[in-house]
Amino acid sequence: MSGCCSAVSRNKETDRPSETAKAISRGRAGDVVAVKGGETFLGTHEPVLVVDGEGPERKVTVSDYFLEAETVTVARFAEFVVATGYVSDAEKFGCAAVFSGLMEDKKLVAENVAYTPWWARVDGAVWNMPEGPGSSVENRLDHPVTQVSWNDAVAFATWVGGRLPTEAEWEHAARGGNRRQRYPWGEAEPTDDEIFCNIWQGRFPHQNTLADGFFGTAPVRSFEPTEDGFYNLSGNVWEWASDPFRVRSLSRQAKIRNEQSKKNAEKVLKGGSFLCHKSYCYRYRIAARMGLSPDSASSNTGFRVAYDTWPGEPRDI
Ligand SMILES: [Cu+2]
Repeated sequence: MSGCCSAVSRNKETDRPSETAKAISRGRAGDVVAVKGGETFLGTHEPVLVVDGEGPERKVTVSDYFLEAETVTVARFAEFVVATGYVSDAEKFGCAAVFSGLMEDKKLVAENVAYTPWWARVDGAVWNMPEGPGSSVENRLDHPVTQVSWNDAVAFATWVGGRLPTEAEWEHAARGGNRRQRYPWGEAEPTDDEIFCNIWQGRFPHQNTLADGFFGTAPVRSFEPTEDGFYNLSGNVWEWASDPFRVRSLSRQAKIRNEQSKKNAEKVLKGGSFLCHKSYCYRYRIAARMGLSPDSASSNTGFRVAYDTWPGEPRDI
């Protein structure tokens, strides 16, 4: 498997207590889109990255659900932390993965992650200092929160009365139903002239031409939303889904990947990130996916919240 635009799973034993956010108060839901369920599918018959388990296409049925229009912002995660005193996994570990291109102070690089030298394990990288001590989210309050693990995402979602979407729900929303399209906007491949999402432009990982205007994350409402009103399902940050990461394939490599995932209790991530590029990590397609252990955090990973029932009046969608 070629390297991915994601840091590797932590794969590290810890004695973290199973702690969830205390229900001191209930957070407010974000703007949601009502999604009609029904018979749909996930995956593709034309997988690009077989070992990732993009195929085969599977028929599934989803119930009606509600999904937030955008990923959870830094500002909302800050409210959560203030209200509940929640301590994130990255804070407990004392480190997280940072894309080294985002770091100003290269001395902070504690250790490069094997095989993916553009990732650095950075001491003190947490949701409000995503690139480590000295970095800040002051000017990124409307950007997606990053450096959040699956556990952190579940804790936040629970606090607002929601949950993480399943992979099928995420794909169903991204396809605008059961359309067999490659991207949330249709079939068009993004180019430097036609930009639909926040991915890498130029040659990865050394040159980013910034044609989309962003080197790292972009505000959650950047770019045109889908017809249904979803922002940035592709690109910007990877989004945690609720499902365990499984690879259904008879290829030897895929079986090895599946066993590794089981061992790490990996969870699915969808959508790709600002680091994806067609030449290198072609994972901003709807069917693309990735698995990471539930305590992994990195500077290109966030989430959005789903609900079974209408979580209240929408604000201004
Ligand atoms: Cu990628």
